Amino acid sequence: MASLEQPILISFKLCPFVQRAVITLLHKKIDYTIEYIDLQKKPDWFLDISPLGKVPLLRVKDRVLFESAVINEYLDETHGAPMLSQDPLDKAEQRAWIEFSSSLFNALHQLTQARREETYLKIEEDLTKKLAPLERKVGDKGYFEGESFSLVDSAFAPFLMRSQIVADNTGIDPVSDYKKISKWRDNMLSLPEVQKSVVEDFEELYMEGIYERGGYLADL
Ligand SMILES: N[C@@H](CCC(=O)N[C@@H](CS)C(=O)NCC(=O)O)C(=O)O
Repeated sequence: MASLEQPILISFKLCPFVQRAVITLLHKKIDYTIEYIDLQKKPDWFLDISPLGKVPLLRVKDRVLFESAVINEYLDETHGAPMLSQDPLDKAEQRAWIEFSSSLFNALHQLTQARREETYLKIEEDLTKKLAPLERKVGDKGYFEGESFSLVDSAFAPFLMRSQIVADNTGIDPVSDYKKISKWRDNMLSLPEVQKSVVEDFEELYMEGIYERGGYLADL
């Protein structure tokens, strides 16, 4: 039975921001309960407690946390070894890259939505350009930096997973130009906390969404 102290994560199966929190919960081996909602039909109780009407939410005791980066920092600060640097400048830089990772979710989503070839090619080019500074920054040991898993890894892993699924199903790999990002992705996707951070039929659900949107990518 779930303990009263156990955090409850309010989730949507395809949400990359929720996935970040799940990865951190699994990495830190924190017991939690997950509750899925349908974002097309947001329940009233959810709207009552979610200031932005978005997932993830983390219910902790009688409090509600929102924003995935904030949830992850709370989980990090309250459980186990720190996953962000203790040095203020290093930590600020890590937070900046976490913010950058959020923009990749949107860029990949746009790529899957573009209908006309011309629009698609422009978005693909922009995404490739956007990844260049990341390639320069990322380490070559399979982690964002150093040899251990940080909150930055946790934040990027949902993008890396989705890019691999797109590559496997369409032959279009948004990170193929970048060796270090590709190595980082291989390592991230081999980790249990990343593999178990989504529902079992995630790949089908994710690709179904792409095919339903009927964009240029879906026809390749
Ligand atoms: N900045 C937020 C973004 C969360 C977000 O955009 N969640 C999406 C699902 S992936 C959502 O709940 N959308 C519902 C809506 O906008 O109505 C975070 O990091 O938690």
